[in-house]
Amino acid sequence: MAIHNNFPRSNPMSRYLEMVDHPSHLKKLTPEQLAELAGDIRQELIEGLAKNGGHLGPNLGVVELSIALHRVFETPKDKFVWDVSHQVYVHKILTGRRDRFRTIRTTNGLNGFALRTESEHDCYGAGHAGTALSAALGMCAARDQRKGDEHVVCVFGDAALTNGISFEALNNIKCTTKRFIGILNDNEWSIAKNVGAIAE
Ligand SMILES: Cc1ncc(C[n+]2csc(CCOP(=O)(O)OP(=O)(O)O)c2C)c(N)n1
Repeated sequence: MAIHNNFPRSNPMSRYLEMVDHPSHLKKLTPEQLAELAGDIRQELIEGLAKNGGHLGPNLGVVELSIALHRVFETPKDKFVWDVSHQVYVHKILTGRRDRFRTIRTTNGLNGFALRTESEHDCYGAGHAGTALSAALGMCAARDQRKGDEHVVCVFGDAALTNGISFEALNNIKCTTKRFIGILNDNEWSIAKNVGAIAE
C-alpha cells in the first residue's frame, strides 16, 4: 500500500528518537536518556501535527506515561487498553510506527486511534469514550480463565467517568479478577472543561 507523507521531515530525526522504534529499545536507555527521549517525542508531536492537526494536548500529556508503560510492561503480550485512544500517538511512535508518524490522519496513513489491524501492539480500537474499563475487565476475565499471566493495563481519562459503562466495570472489577491495573489520567479536562458532580 502506498503511504503518503505529505508533511515530510525538514530536519534530521533527533538523536534519541532515532534510537527508539520498538519498546525493547527503551530498556537500554538510562533515566536521563529517557528524559531526553521524552523531549524529542514532544518535538515530533508538535512538528508532526502542525499540518494535519490531531489530538496534540492529550498526547503531550502522556509522553512520560507512555514511555514508562513501555519500559515496564511488554506489549504485545501485555495489553494496553486506552480509553478513546486519541492519546496513543506516543504509543504508536514507540511501537514500530515512528517513521510513518507524519502520515497520521491522512489517506492510507496511520489511523488517529488505536487500530488492531495496524499493529499487534494495539489490542483494542475505540474512538468512543468510556469503553476501556469494561473492555480491559473482559480481557482480565478471559486471561484468568485460561490461567494466562499477561498484564492488562487500562489507561482512562477523567472523561471516561462521565460514562455509565465505566461505572459498571468499576463496580465489577473486585468480584471478577484479582489483577487489574488501571491508570486514571486525570487532567481535570475532557474535550472542554469538565462539568458535573463526578468531576468535582
Ligand atoms: C462517547 C464519546 N463522546 C464524546 C467523544 C469526544 N471525545 C473525544 S476525546 C474526549 C475527551 C477525552 O478526555 P479524557 O479521556 O479525560 O482525556 P484527555 O484528552 O483529557 O487526556 C471526548 C469527549 C468521544 N470520543 N466519545
